[in-house]
Amino acid sequence: MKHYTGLIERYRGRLPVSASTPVIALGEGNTPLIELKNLSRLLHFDARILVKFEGLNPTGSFKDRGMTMAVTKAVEAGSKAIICASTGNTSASAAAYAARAGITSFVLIPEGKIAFGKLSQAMMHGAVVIQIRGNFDDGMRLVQEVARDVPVTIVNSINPYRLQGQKTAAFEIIEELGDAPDFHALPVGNAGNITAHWIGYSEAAALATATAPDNMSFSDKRVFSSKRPMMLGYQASGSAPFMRGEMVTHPETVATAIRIGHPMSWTQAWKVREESSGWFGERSDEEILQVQKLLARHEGVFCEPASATSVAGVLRDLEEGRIPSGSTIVCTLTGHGLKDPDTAIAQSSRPVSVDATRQAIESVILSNMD
Ligand code: AN7
Repeated sequence: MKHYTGLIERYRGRLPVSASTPVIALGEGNTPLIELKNLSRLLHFDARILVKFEGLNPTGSFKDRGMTMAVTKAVEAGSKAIICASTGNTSASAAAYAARAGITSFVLIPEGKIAFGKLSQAMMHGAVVIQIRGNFDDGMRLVQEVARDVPVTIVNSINPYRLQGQKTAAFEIIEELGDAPDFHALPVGNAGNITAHWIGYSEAAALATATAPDNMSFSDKRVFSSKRPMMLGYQASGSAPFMRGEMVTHPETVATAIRIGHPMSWTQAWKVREESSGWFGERSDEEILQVQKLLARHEGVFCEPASATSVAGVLRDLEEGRIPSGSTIVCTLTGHGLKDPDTAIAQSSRPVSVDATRQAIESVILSNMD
Protein backbone atom coordinates (compact mmCIF):
# COMPACT_ATOMS: atom_id res chain seq x y z
CA MET A 1 0.00 0.00 0.00
CA LYS A 2 1.14 3.51 -0.80
CA HIS A 3 2.33 5.73 2.06
CA TYR A 4 -0.57 7.99 3.07
CA THR A 5 0.43 11.65 2.70
CA GLY A 6 -2.88 13.44 2.96
CA LEU A 7 -6.25 14.09 1.40
CA ILE A 8 -5.00 16.05 -1.62
CA GLU A 9 -3.13 13.00 -2.90
CA ARG A 10 -5.98 10.67 -2.04
CA TYR A 11 -8.68 12.73 -3.74
CA ARG A 12 -6.52 14.51 -6.30
CA GLY A 13 -9.04 13.89 -9.10
CA ARG A 14 -11.81 15.59 -7.14
CA LEU A 15 -9.81 18.68 -6.11
CA PRO A 16 -8.63 21.81 -7.97
CA VAL A 17 -4.94 20.82 -8.18
CA SER A 18 -2.67 19.99 -11.10
CA ALA A 19 0.47 17.86 -11.41
CA SER A 20 2.64 20.95 -10.84
CA THR A 21 0.77 22.20 -7.74
CA PRO A 22 3.18 22.29 -4.74
CA VAL A 23 1.18 20.27 -2.21
CA ILE A 24 1.55 21.40 1.41
CA ALA A 25 0.43 18.44 3.50
CA LEU A 26 0.78 16.93 6.97
CA GLY A 27 -1.07 13.64 6.50
CA GLU A 28 -4.48 15.18 7.22
CA GLY A 29 -7.76 13.33 6.71
CA ASN A 30 -8.30 9.58 6.92
CA THR A 31 -9.89 9.99 10.37
CA PRO A 32 -11.74 7.16 12.12
CA LEU A 33 -15.49 6.61 12.12
CA ILE A 34 -16.35 5.24 15.56
CA GLU A 35 -19.71 3.68 16.41
CA LEU A 36 -21.20 4.74 19.77
CA LYS A 37 -21.91 1.21 20.98
CA ASN A 38 -21.72 1.88 24.71
CA LEU A 39 -23.96 4.94 24.62
CA SER A 40 -26.47 3.03 22.54
CA ARG A 41 -26.75 0.46 25.35
CA LEU A 42 -26.62 3.02 28.15
CA LEU A 43 -29.18 5.43 26.70
CA HIS A 44 -31.30 2.78 24.91
CA PHE A 45 -31.47 4.45 21.54
CA ASP A 46 -32.44 2.35 18.58
CA ALA A 47 -30.23 3.92 15.93
CA ARG A 48 -26.70 3.63 14.69
CA ILE A 49 -24.66 6.71 15.66
CA LEU A 50 -21.11 6.95 14.37
CA VAL A 51 -18.72 9.76 15.17
CA LYS A 52 -16.19 10.99 12.64
CA PHE A 53 -13.35 11.96 14.96
CA GLU A 54 -11.78 14.95 13.25
CA GLY A 55 -9.81 15.71 16.39
CA LEU A 56 -7.28 13.20 15.04
CA ASN A 57 -6.11 15.50 12.27
CA PRO A 58 -2.50 16.82 12.51
CA THR A 59 -3.39 19.96 14.49
CA GLY A 60 -6.35 18.36 16.23
CA SER A 61 -9.30 19.68 14.23
CA PHE A 62 -11.15 19.40 10.92
CA LYS A 63 -9.64 22.72 9.85
CA ASP A 64 -6.58 20.88 8.52
CA ARG A 65 -8.65 19.47 5.64
CA GLY A 66 -9.38 22.94 4.39
CA MET A 67 -6.03 24.42 5.34
CA THR A 68 -3.96 21.93 3.29
CA MET A 69 -5.91 23.10 0.22
CA ALA A 70 -5.96 26.82 1.08
CA VAL A 71 -2.22 27.01 1.83
CA THR A 72 -1.34 24.82 -1.16
CA LYS A 73 -3.24 27.15 -3.47
CA ALA A 74 -1.83 30.28 -1.77
CA VAL A 75 1.72 29.01 -2.30
CA GLU A 76 0.91 28.03 -5.89
CA ALA A 77 -0.27 31.60 -6.50
CA GLY A 78 2.98 32.98 -5.05
CA SER A 79 1.54 34.30 -1.79
CA LYS A 80 4.08 34.95 0.97
CA ALA A 81 1.62 35.46 3.84
CA ILE A 82 -1.76 34.23 5.01
CA ILE A 83 -4.22 35.77 7.46
CA CYS A 84 -7.30 34.63 9.35
CA ALA A 85 -9.64 35.55 12.16
CA SER A 86 -10.26 32.63 14.46
CA THR A 87 -11.94 31.27 17.54
CA GLY A 88 -8.81 29.10 17.81
CA ASN A 89 -8.72 26.07 15.57
CA THR A 90 -8.32 27.92 12.29
CA SER A 91 -5.41 29.87 13.76
CA ALA A 92 -3.70 26.67 14.97
CA SER A 93 -4.11 25.05 11.57
CA ALA A 94 -3.10 28.14 9.58
CA ALA A 95 0.02 28.53 11.74
CA ALA A 96 1.08 24.91 11.21
CA TYR A 97 0.55 24.83 7.44
CA ALA A 98 2.25 28.21 7.03
CA ALA A 99 5.22 26.84 8.99
CA ARG A 100 5.29 23.79 6.72
CA ALA A 101 5.16 26.04 3.63
CA GLY A 102 7.74 28.51 4.95
CA ILE A 103 5.43 31.52 4.73
CA THR A 104 4.15 33.99 7.33
CA SER A 105 0.83 33.66 9.13
CA PHE A 106 -1.12 36.40 10.87
CA VAL A 107 -3.93 35.30 13.16
CA LEU A 108 -6.56 37.50 14.85
CA ILE A 109 -8.07 35.96 17.97
CA PRO A 110 -10.55 37.26 20.55
CA GLU A 111 -8.56 38.14 23.66
CA GLY A 112 -9.31 35.83 26.57
CA LYS A 113 -11.86 33.76 24.65
CA ILE A 114 -9.70 31.13 23.03
CA ALA A 115 -8.91 27.69 24.47
CA PHE A 116 -5.34 27.38 25.72
CA GLY A 117 -4.30 24.44 23.58
CA LYS A 118 -5.17 26.39 20.43
CA LEU A 119 -3.30 29.48 21.55
CA SER A 120 -0.21 27.37 22.34
CA GLN A 121 -0.31 25.90 18.84
CA ALA A 122 -0.49 29.25 17.06
CA MET A 123 2.39 30.51 19.20
CA MET A 124 4.58 27.42 18.80
CA HIS A 125 4.15 27.33 15.02
CA GLY A 126 5.37 30.91 14.84
CA ALA A 127 2.25 32.76 13.80
CA VAL A 128 2.07 36.47 14.44
CA VAL A 129 -0.69 36.26 17.05
CA ILE A 130 -2.83 39.39 17.28
CA GLN A 131 -5.26 39.38 20.20
CA ILE A 132 -8.10 41.78 19.61
CA ARG A 133 -10.36 43.37 22.20
CA GLY A 134 -13.40 42.11 20.34
CA ASN A 135 -14.96 38.82 19.28
CA PHE A 136 -14.55 36.57 16.22
CA ASP A 137 -17.03 38.59 14.19
CA ASP A 138 -15.00 41.79 14.75
CA GLY A 139 -11.85 39.89 13.73
CA MET A 140 -13.45 38.57 10.56
CA ARG A 141 -14.55 42.05 9.52
CA LEU A 142 -11.06 43.44 10.15
CA VAL A 143 -9.37 40.64 8.20
CA GLN A 144 -11.52 41.40 5.16
CA GLU A 145 -10.77 45.11 5.42
CA VAL A 146 -7.00 44.63 5.85
CA ALA A 147 -6.69 42.12 3.01
CA ARG A 148 -7.91 44.78 0.59
CA ASP A 149 -4.80 46.88 1.23
CA VAL A 150 -2.08 44.39 2.18
CA PRO A 151 -0.81 41.40 0.12
CA VAL A 152 -2.06 38.59 2.39
CA THR A 153 -4.26 35.62 1.46
CA ILE A 154 -7.33 35.09 3.63
CA VAL A 155 -7.59 31.46 4.76
CA ASN A 156 -10.91 31.66 6.55
CA SER A 157 -13.68 29.56 5.00
CA ILE A 158 -14.65 32.43 2.69
CA ASN A 159 -11.58 31.15 0.79
CA PRO A 160 -13.30 28.64 -1.54
CA TYR A 161 -10.37 26.18 -1.40
CA ARG A 162 -11.12 25.62 2.29
CA LEU A 163 -14.50 24.08 1.50
CA GLN A 164 -13.00 22.01 -1.31
CA GLY A 165 -10.62 20.37 1.15
CA GLN A 166 -13.28 19.91 3.80
CA LYS A 167 -15.71 18.18 1.42
CA THR A 168 -13.41 15.13 1.45
CA ALA A 169 -14.74 14.13 4.89
CA ALA A 170 -17.99 13.19 3.14
CA PHE A 171 -16.06 11.05 0.65
CA GLU A 172 -14.33 9.16 3.45
CA ILE A 173 -17.64 8.47 5.20
CA ILE A 174 -19.20 7.12 2.00
CA GLU A 175 -16.18 4.90 1.43
CA GLU A 176 -16.38 3.52 4.98
CA LEU A 177 -20.13 2.96 5.07
CA GLY A 178 -20.53 1.95 1.43
CA ASP A 179 -23.12 4.71 1.02
CA ALA A 180 -24.12 8.04 2.55
CA PRO A 181 -25.73 7.90 6.03
CA ASP A 182 -29.39 8.88 6.58
CA PHE A 183 -28.38 11.90 8.67
CA HIS A 184 -25.19 13.88 9.11
CA ALA A 185 -24.93 16.21 12.12
CA LEU A 186 -22.36 18.96 12.70
CA PRO A 187 -21.73 21.78 15.14
CA VAL A 188 -22.29 25.07 13.32
CA GLY A 189 -20.31 28.28 13.72
CA ASN A 190 -19.58 29.97 10.41
CA ALA A 191 -21.40 27.06 8.71
CA GLY A 192 -18.48 26.42 6.37
CA ASN A 193 -18.14 22.79 7.35
CA ILE A 194 -21.81 21.88 6.90
CA THR A 195 -21.66 23.60 3.50
CA ALA A 196 -18.48 21.69 2.56
CA HIS A 197 -19.97 18.33 3.57
CA TRP A 198 -23.01 19.02 1.43
CA ILE A 199 -20.76 19.76 -1.56
CA GLY A 200 -19.00 16.42 -0.97
CA TYR A 201 -22.18 14.41 -0.61
CA SER A 202 -23.71 16.12 -3.64
CA GLU A 203 -20.68 15.37 -5.81
CA ALA A 204 -20.69 11.72 -4.75
CA ALA A 205 -24.40 11.37 -5.50
CA ALA A 206 -23.95 13.05 -8.90
CA LEU A 207 -21.10 10.65 -9.71
CA ALA A 208 -23.36 7.68 -9.11
CA THR A 209 -25.65 8.79 -11.91
CA ALA A 210 -22.87 9.85 -14.29
CA THR A 211 -20.55 7.43 -16.03
CA ALA A 212 -17.09 7.56 -14.54
CA PRO A 213 -14.62 8.77 -17.16
CA ASP A 214 -11.63 6.52 -17.92
CA ASN A 215 -9.03 8.94 -16.60
CA MET A 216 -10.40 8.86 -13.06
CA SER A 217 -8.22 7.42 -10.34
CA PHE A 218 -9.32 4.37 -8.39
CA SER A 219 -10.49 6.33 -5.37
CA ASP A 220 -12.62 8.65 -7.48
CA LYS A 221 -14.53 5.71 -8.83
CA ARG A 222 -15.23 4.31 -5.37
CA VAL A 223 -16.70 7.49 -3.99
CA PHE A 224 -20.26 7.54 -5.15
CA SER A 225 -23.46 7.14 -3.21
CA SER A 226 -27.07 6.31 -3.96
CA LYS A 227 -28.39 9.14 -1.82
CA ARG A 228 -27.53 12.27 0.17
CA PRO A 229 -28.08 12.57 3.93
CA MET A 230 -30.35 15.00 5.71
CA MET A 231 -28.03 17.64 7.17
CA LEU A 232 -28.44 18.67 10.80
CA GLY A 233 -26.69 21.77 12.12
CA TYR A 234 -26.50 22.32 15.87
CA GLN A 235 -25.56 25.48 17.72
CA ALA A 236 -24.99 26.52 21.33
CA SER A 237 -28.06 28.37 22.63
CA GLY A 238 -26.16 31.55 23.48
CA SER A 239 -24.66 31.68 20.02
CA ALA A 240 -27.38 30.46 17.68
CA PRO A 241 -28.06 32.85 14.79
CA PHE A 242 -29.57 30.05 12.69
CA MET A 243 -32.17 29.42 15.41
CA ARG A 244 -32.89 33.12 15.90
CA GLY A 245 -33.15 33.65 12.15
CA GLU A 246 -30.81 36.64 12.38
CA MET A 247 -27.27 37.62 13.32
CA VAL A 248 -26.43 37.58 17.03
CA THR A 249 -24.54 40.63 18.34
CA HIS A 250 -23.10 39.24 21.57
CA PRO A 251 -22.65 35.48 21.19
CA GLU A 252 -21.71 33.66 24.42
CA THR A 253 -21.01 29.98 25.03
CA VAL A 254 -18.58 27.73 26.88
CA ALA A 255 -17.96 26.17 23.45
CA THR A 256 -15.67 29.05 22.41
CA ALA A 257 -14.95 27.42 19.02
CA ILE A 258 -18.51 28.23 17.92
CA ARG A 259 -18.87 31.58 19.66
CA ILE A 260 -19.82 33.19 16.34
CA GLY A 261 -22.74 35.55 15.82
CA HIS A 262 -22.28 36.43 12.14
CA PRO A 263 -21.79 33.20 10.18
CA MET A 264 -19.88 33.68 6.94
CA SER A 265 -21.73 30.88 5.11
CA TRP A 266 -25.20 32.10 6.19
CA THR A 267 -26.90 31.86 2.79
CA GLN A 268 -25.19 28.60 1.81
CA ALA A 269 -26.21 26.89 5.06
CA TRP A 270 -29.89 27.78 4.64
CA LYS A 271 -29.66 26.29 1.17
CA VAL A 272 -28.13 23.10 2.60
CA ARG A 273 -30.98 22.81 5.08
CA GLU A 274 -33.54 23.24 2.32
CA GLU A 275 -31.93 20.95 -0.25
CA SER A 276 -31.26 18.19 2.27
CA SER A 277 -34.60 18.53 4.12
CA GLY A 278 -32.56 18.87 7.30
CA TRP A 279 -32.84 21.31 10.19
CA PHE A 280 -30.99 23.44 12.73
CA GLY A 281 -31.15 22.88 16.47
CA GLU A 282 -29.66 24.28 19.64
CA ARG A 283 -28.37 22.92 22.95
CA SER A 284 -27.51 24.65 26.19
CA ASP A 285 -23.94 24.84 27.48
CA GLU A 286 -24.89 22.37 30.25
CA GLU A 287 -26.19 19.80 27.76
CA ILE A 288 -23.10 20.23 25.58
CA LEU A 289 -20.70 19.65 28.48
CA GLN A 290 -22.74 16.70 29.71
CA VAL A 291 -22.45 14.97 26.34
CA GLN A 292 -18.75 15.83 26.07
CA LYS A 293 -18.30 13.99 29.35
CA LEU A 294 -20.49 11.04 28.28
CA LEU A 295 -18.34 10.52 25.19
CA ALA A 296 -15.13 10.69 27.19
CA ARG A 297 -16.33 8.45 30.04
CA HIS A 298 -18.21 5.80 28.12
CA GLU A 299 -16.69 5.71 24.66
CA GLY A 300 -13.09 6.77 25.28
CA VAL A 301 -13.51 9.64 22.83
CA PHE A 302 -12.31 13.02 24.09
CA CYS A 303 -13.60 15.87 21.93
CA GLU A 304 -13.74 19.57 22.65
CA PRO A 305 -17.00 21.15 23.91
CA ALA A 306 -18.12 22.56 20.53
CA SER A 307 -17.79 19.13 18.95
CA ALA A 308 -20.13 17.51 21.47
CA THR A 309 -22.89 19.83 20.23
CA SER A 310 -23.53 17.52 17.26
CA VAL A 311 -24.04 14.44 19.44
CA ALA A 312 -26.05 16.41 22.03
CA GLY A 313 -28.36 17.56 19.25
CA VAL A 314 -28.80 14.12 17.77
CA LEU A 315 -29.50 12.45 21.14
CA ARG A 316 -32.31 14.90 21.85
CA ASP A 317 -33.82 14.67 18.37
CA LEU A 318 -33.75 10.86 18.58
CA GLU A 319 -35.46 10.99 21.96
CA GLU A 320 -38.15 13.28 20.59
CA GLY A 321 -38.69 11.04 17.57
CA ARG A 322 -37.63 13.70 15.11
CA ILE A 323 -34.92 11.33 13.90
CA PRO A 324 -36.61 7.98 13.21
CA SER A 325 -35.32 4.89 15.04
CA GLY A 326 -33.26 2.60 12.86
CA SER A 327 -31.47 5.55 11.24
CA THR A 328 -27.76 5.63 10.50
CA ILE A 329 -26.39 8.95 11.75
CA VAL A 330 -22.89 10.36 11.42
CA CYS A 331 -21.87 13.11 13.87
CA THR A 332 -18.73 15.10 13.19
CA LEU A 333 -16.55 15.58 16.26
CA THR A 334 -14.72 18.61 14.93
CA GLY A 335 -11.89 18.99 17.43
CA HIS A 336 -9.85 17.18 20.09
CA GLY A 337 -10.58 17.56 23.80
CA LEU A 338 -6.94 18.40 24.51
CA LYS A 339 -7.53 21.73 22.79
CA ASP A 340 -9.37 22.98 25.85
CA PRO A 341 -7.88 21.45 29.02
CA ASP A 342 -9.28 24.18 31.28
CA THR A 343 -12.91 23.35 30.49
CA ALA A 344 -12.20 19.63 30.90
CA ILE A 345 -10.54 20.01 34.28
CA ALA A 346 -13.17 22.46 35.54
CA GLN A 347 -15.91 19.85 35.08
CA SER A 348 -14.01 16.84 36.45
CA SER A 349 -13.55 15.84 40.07
CA ARG A 350 -10.16 16.70 41.51
CA PRO A 351 -7.54 13.96 41.71
CA VAL A 352 -7.06 12.52 45.21
CA SER A 353 -3.85 13.52 46.93
CA VAL A 354 -2.15 10.96 49.17
CA ASP A 355 1.19 10.23 50.77
CA ALA A 356 3.58 8.21 48.63
CA THR A 357 2.97 4.94 50.46
CA ARG A 358 1.71 1.55 49.38
CA GLN A 359 -0.94 1.63 52.08
CA ALA A 360 -2.37 4.93 50.88
CA ILE A 361 -2.59 3.71 47.29
CA GLU A 362 -4.24 0.43 48.31
CA SER A 363 -6.83 2.23 50.36
CA VAL A 364 -7.76 4.41 47.37
CA ILE A 365 -8.00 1.34 45.14
CA LEU A 366 -10.18 -0.56 47.60
CA SER A 367 -12.57 2.34 48.10
CA ASN A 368 -13.03 2.61 44.32
CA MET A 369 -13.71 -1.06 43.55
CA ASP A 370 -17.27 -2.23 42.99
C1 AN7 B 1 -14.15 22.58 17.04
O1 AN7 B 1 -11.37 28.28 14.31
O2 AN7 B 1 -14.45 29.22 13.16
O3 AN7 B 1 -19.39 25.98 11.09
O4 AN7 B 1 -12.05 30.24 13.72
O5 AN7 B 1 -13.33 24.98 15.83
O6 AN7 B 1 -17.38 25.51 9.71
O7 AN7 B 1 -17.41 27.42 11.31
C2 AN7 B 1 -13.93 27.23 14.30
C3 AN7 B 1 -15.06 26.54 14.06
C4 AN7 B 1 -17.02 23.55 14.97
C5 AN7 B 1 -17.61 25.37 13.47
N1 AN7 B 1 -16.21 22.90 15.81
O8 AN7 B 1 -17.33 25.09 12.11
C6 AN7 B 1 -12.25 29.04 13.94
C7 AN7 B 1 -13.63 28.54 13.76
C8 AN7 B 1 -14.99 23.37 16.11
C9 AN7 B 1 -14.55 24.55 15.52
C10 AN7 B 1 -16.65 24.73 14.37
C11 AN7 B 1 -15.41 25.27 14.65
P1 AN7 B 1 -17.90 26.05 10.98
